[in-house]
Amino acid sequence: MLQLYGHPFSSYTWKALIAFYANEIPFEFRMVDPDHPENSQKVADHSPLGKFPLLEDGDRWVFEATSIIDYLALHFPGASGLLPSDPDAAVTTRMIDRVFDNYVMTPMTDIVAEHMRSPGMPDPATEGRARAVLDRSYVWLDRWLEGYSAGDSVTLIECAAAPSLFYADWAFPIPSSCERLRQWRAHLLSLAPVARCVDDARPYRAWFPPGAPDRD
Ligand SMILES: N[C@@H](CCC(=O)N[C@@H](CS)C(=O)NCC(=O)O)C(=O)O
Repeated sequence: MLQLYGHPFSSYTWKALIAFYANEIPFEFRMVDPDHPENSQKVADHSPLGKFPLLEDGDRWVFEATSIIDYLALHFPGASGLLPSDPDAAVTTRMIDRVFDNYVMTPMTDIVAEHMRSPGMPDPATEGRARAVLDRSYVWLDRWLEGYSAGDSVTLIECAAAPSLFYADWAFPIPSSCERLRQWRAHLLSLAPVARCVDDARPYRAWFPPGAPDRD
């Protein structure tokens, strides 16, 4: 049985979980929290910086959410083609995955980290830099969506987009000028594998350092 180490409130854990749920792949969830030090130890031992999600498959360990999804697509294919079978189309899918990790998830995490460092008094310059990246990413993504046929299928793109846009919009709301992106975020949250992650994370919302809005 596959073991997935992570936490239900963790954005990168969602990214992997969405792929599991979309293809109904059986697995055991290993909670990484202070109540389960044995799981934290596995993560410390098998992930370079002790980050999660981490996948255990027998004697094989896979870290990095994108790589976990690659692994699932290869070894546990299901109804949702997580990656296009055409290698050239797969390059584009992986490229957009990088956009969400690097230019949405990272600045969102920077805002969260700043609020953890200085609760209630984040450094405006640090927060401003992260917001500027998000601002630019939102505009780019809104334009990119013009050519993206977003449907109900779940690929690596949806796995990356749903958690990053979910939390980024909490940290720095997507402006009304990016209506296409706002609508796509709402659509992503309505997909069953994503809705399951949103629901499982509800008990932890008070943990969101900048403060979770009363929505979603
Ligand atoms: N590049 C990694 C990032 C993973 C990551 O940042 N995970 C966070 C949780 S969302 C984490 O492990 N935080 C705990 C820590 O850094 O100690 C991936 O794609 O999986």
